[in-house]
Amino acid sequence: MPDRLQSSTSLNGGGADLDAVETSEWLEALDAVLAHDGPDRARQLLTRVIERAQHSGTGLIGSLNTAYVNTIPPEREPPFPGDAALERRLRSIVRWNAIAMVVRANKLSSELGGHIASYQSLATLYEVGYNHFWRAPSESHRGDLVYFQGDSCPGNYARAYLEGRLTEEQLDGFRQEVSKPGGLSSYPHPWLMPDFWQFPTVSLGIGPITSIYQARFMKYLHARGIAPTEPRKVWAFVGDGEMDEPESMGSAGLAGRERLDNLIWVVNCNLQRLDGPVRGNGKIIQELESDFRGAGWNVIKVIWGSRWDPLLDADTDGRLVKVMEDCVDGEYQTFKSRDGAYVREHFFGRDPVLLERVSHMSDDEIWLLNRGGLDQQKVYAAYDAAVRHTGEPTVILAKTIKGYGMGVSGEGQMITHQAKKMTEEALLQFRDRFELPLTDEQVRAPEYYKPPEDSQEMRYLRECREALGGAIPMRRRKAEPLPVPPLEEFKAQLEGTGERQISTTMAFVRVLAALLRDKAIAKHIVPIIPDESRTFGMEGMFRQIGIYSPFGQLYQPQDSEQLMFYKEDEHGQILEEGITEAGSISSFIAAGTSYSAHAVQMVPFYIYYSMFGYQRVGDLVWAAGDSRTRGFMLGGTAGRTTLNGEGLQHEDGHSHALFPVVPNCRAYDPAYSYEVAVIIQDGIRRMVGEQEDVFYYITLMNENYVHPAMPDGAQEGILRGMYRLRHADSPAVHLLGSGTILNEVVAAAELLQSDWDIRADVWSVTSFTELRRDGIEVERWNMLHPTDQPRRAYVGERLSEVPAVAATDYIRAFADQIRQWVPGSYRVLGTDGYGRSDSRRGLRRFFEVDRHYVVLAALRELDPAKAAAAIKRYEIDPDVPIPTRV
Ligand SMILES: Cc1ncc(C[n+]2csc(CCOP(=O)(O)OP(=O)(O)O)c2C)c(N)n1
Ligand SMILES: [Mg+2]
Repeated sequence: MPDRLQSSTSLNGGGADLDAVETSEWLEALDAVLAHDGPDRARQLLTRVIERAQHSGTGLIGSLNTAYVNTIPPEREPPFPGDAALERRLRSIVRWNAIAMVVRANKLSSELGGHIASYQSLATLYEVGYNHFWRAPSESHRGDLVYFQGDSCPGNYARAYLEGRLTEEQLDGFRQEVSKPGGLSSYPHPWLMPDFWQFPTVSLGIGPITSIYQARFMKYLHARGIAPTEPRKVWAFVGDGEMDEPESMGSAGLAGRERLDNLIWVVNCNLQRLDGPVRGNGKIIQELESDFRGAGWNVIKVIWGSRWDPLLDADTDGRLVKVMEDCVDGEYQTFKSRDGAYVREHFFGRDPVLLERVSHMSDDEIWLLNRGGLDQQKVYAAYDAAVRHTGEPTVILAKTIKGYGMGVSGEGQMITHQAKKMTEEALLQFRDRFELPLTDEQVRAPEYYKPPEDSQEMRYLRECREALGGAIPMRRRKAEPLPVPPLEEFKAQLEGTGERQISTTMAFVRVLAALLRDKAIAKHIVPIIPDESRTFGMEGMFRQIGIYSPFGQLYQPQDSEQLMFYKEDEHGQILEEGITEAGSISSFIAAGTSYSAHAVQMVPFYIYYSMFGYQRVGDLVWAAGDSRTRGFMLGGTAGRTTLNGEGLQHEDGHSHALFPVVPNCRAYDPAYSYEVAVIIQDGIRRMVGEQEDVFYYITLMNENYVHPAMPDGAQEGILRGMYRLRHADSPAVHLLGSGTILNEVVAAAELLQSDWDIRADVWSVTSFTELRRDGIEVERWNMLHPTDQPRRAYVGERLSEVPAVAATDYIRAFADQIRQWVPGSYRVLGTDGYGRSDSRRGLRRFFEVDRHYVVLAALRELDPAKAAAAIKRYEIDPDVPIPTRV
């Protein structure tokens, strides 16, 4: 067994005892301190002793692990404040309805799916929270935020049904959102159930990391005086298998470092994931305990239920705890799939003394020895300690049983995760075990069960929630809109740069600076940067608005003499995330959903190295969409040839081919300063003014060039996706360009005129993606209204039937998106292939998107003889291998 999975007792100080008398004297001294001065004093003394020893070179003493028992001993548990029997009855009813919902859906069609086992392991952990801890937003409290485990949502629906929030018809619409109005989404999806679910969690790892940054963002809002977020808590339910996702533990250090004591994680240690045990050969709880403790978390283990208390109390020789530590999770799983006799033989039977100690217990009594995460008393004690804990985030490691109550249909079985059905026998046994007042027929149906509204159970359920402020989960759709800055606010960007050469990144920084000067909106702006501010020329903002740090600045920064020094500040506005794109986008989601979770509209600008965006954290981008995040993602140093020196792993020529898949993302590839300003201004209008649930992806480049003034009337086209930049009378060809390649396209139009006497007009395409969306909508409308006057796509409306050529800094698929709406022939140039380092000129020639290739593409459409002449004239090698092959 690997060392770290072994018990704490065997980790250090092993080997034979050299002097038993001396050992017992030390232990007696410790007992005396414990008896007279208590555990705190004992810890203090031992710490001093260990410090002294380590100073003399003993090496590491002790471990981050404690014994495999509950962190809170029975004598320190607060009494359970609820009606224990009534809560058990209610919990049993919720359990039943969750099962009935999945079983009924799958009777209809096994296509529909759903999960039973996850919720059955979680029911106690949820119900104690619902009845005693989780506050809904009310006059007196702004509400806790709970990240529910995705696969357990049948349990949330079943409870909402008892609370009268969902009807039986809606439960019967589980996973039938298309065919049944009001049908319930398969998992927590704010996009699909915008008044109910707040956080999408089912892509494993997304819930954990976004919950950390949510808690952090709440501290930020509070520190900046924007919204009071104390004493609200963020609760996140995480699967023990889910903990293997890098996103789950990846930001645990941030939570510890920033002392996020508003964060509580409950890891449901049911010991199983989908295929089998999480740590068959070890113990997940012990492994997580040391990981979390090392990351600065308060760890509460809830392993054993109350029925173990007398046995543990009698375990003065530590034999029971030793067996508990020696057994691995694979065995614990097997125990719970068998019966009391098996547990007697294979657990207690490991030590003859223990076997004797339980000889007075029947097999049934042994079977009833319960696990901590399924014992409301133990769970209550852990939650109570967690909400009181200050200075650290808390993780509760709760041991449960996957498929609890499913009996032969899945309890503790390898196959349980995907079980969507239960046999009639198992359902009847479930009814008996949980004492549900259902006839055999009702069980077989299976029928939902709801006690009469005036029953004790229902009154209790309502009273508990009323005391906590109302129902959860509940999602707010809107916040108070903020005043939208008029376009004139960005006048400097609209006017052109004259002789000056700047990049679109610089143009963006100026737009941001203008927003930070706008009193109405400035404090709502949240710049988010993963260690790349200097790359984007944003370091001036460090001093101006400060970098958020809960501790202010405990050191004199090296550059303190300079005007723009590195300033960390308790009230800082910038979220400087360090090198974590996953963390940064989690902050983006927290800030961009603040209108919902905190009733205050924030406007995040998350700027990053474009290559490390979608392709790095695509699933979190998807979650941002599902979460209805509002804000701007800015892919800096974008394009395959604008970032010339960095080569293959840095040059992004495809993020614009990835973003169109996110339905509520508006993606733009602007070339000029005024385009950046128009797009951002309109984005703020839509998201902040109109409260539309869209977010923006805007690429920015670092190539410097002159930016013209905005042509009259260009605004509509910029937003819809294209506008005419250069007019030509009766053009022979349309040239389309986007991003910095637009400059090559403009040069190509000049070459066509000067070298070949051909007139071309030039179109700046700000968004092939928006143009495609428009085309698809129009085409669909025309299909569905065959006898009406057909509508025209924007592309078709703007272009005539002469040939068109498009060039971009992205793969051809990006510009190809609009092919079917281009009225004439259409030729596309793009940068398919791996990036390389060279000069921009060299790269553009290599990828065949430079001005000469644009000219060649146009001539090829117009006159093959001229095209052949152009190949010679521009020294193009027709036999050079295609860049995707070399
Ligand atoms: C990123 C991702 N990978 C895989 C899955 C598929 N999946 C859903 S649940 C599950 C097992 C979850 O086990 P655990 O986290 O222990 O949760 P439990 O159901 O046991 O509480 C898997 C593999 C997913 N939803 N998301
Ligand atoms: Mg699990």
